[in-house]
Amino acid sequence: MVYHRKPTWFIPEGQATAESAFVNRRQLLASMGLGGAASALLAGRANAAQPGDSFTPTPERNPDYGIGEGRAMTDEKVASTYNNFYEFGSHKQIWQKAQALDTDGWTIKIDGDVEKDMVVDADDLIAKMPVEERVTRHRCVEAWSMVVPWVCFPLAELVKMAKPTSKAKYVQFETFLDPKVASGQRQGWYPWAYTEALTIEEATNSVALMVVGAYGKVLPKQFGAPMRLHVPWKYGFKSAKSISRITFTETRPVSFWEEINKAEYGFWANVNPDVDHPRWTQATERVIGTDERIPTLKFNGYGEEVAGLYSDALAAKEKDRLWR
Ligand SMILES: Nc1nc2c(c(=O)[nH]1)N[C@H]1C(S)=C(S)[C@@H](COP(=O)(O)O)O[C@H]1N2
Ligand SMILES: [Mo]
Repeated sequence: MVYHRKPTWFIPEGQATAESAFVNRRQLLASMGLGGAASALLAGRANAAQPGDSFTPTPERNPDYGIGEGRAMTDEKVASTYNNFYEFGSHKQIWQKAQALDTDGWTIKIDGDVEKDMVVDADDLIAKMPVEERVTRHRCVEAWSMVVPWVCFPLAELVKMAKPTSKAKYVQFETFLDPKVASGQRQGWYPWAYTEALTIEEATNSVALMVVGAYGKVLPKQFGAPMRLHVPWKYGFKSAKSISRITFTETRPVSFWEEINKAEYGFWANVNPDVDHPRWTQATERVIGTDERIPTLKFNGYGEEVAGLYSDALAAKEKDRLWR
């Protein structure tokens, strides 16, 4: 996603949130005199699996979700060295920089319209979830695509665990905020932290996933460790990485990219070959790691499962053919 102009909401560096306004776990522990290894031991995590380790127990591949004719798995090396993760830079070669992210003892806050706010430990959460492997198609709004075997669980299971109240209509996902580690977050003209949101119906559709691994491994950091979304029928920017907070809301949240440029990266963002991006065609996509350009499929090929979420009434109300 190339973004050249300073947006109208540009906030001068000095007025951006002071770094002291948010708590950094690692700094806290350091101030208590505990380094990384010591704090891991204290927290009983000496054997905690690290990003890139083999995922155990070996997740079983779910045979109910295919990838369609003529698609092949993207080479692991290709997929894990070509990433969008603006926290670490606005280009694709961020995989080494992303290794600075500390995922030990990661927690996720769940709040908003839920029965009870909670803070869950990522490892504990993953241990409770029905983890499986699913091979899916990923289509970026920039018109490149890949096929990845994700280690994941249905997002619906997490929504169930969170116990949203009847008021909740949307669920927002927020990425960590730590400009000390993530150089991209020192660029004050972006509305950090990265957020994305789905309707509750979208979040509980069987195709929506929470990803905790890839290629049989505990999720490598550049893919958004320890936990990231994957919404296969929507453009890739909806799939927020390294999630630290999940908030249920009554009104529709404004997402990171939507705030930057609503006309190009709107809320719905369903993959649609018939509606071009203002600056390029969405009819075809480049398959990374190959010389191929292939036709893009409506809902990225997941229409059978998700088209019912988008009624004519909703389309008329949104007036935007549900792509943005
Ligand atoms: N926090 C965060 N999440 C993010 C992004 C990002 O910059 N920051 N980029 C998005 C975009 S545009 C895409 S295409 C996918 C890329 O995921 P991948 O690097 O695992 O292929 O992550 C999405 N999630
Ligand atoms: Mo993307």
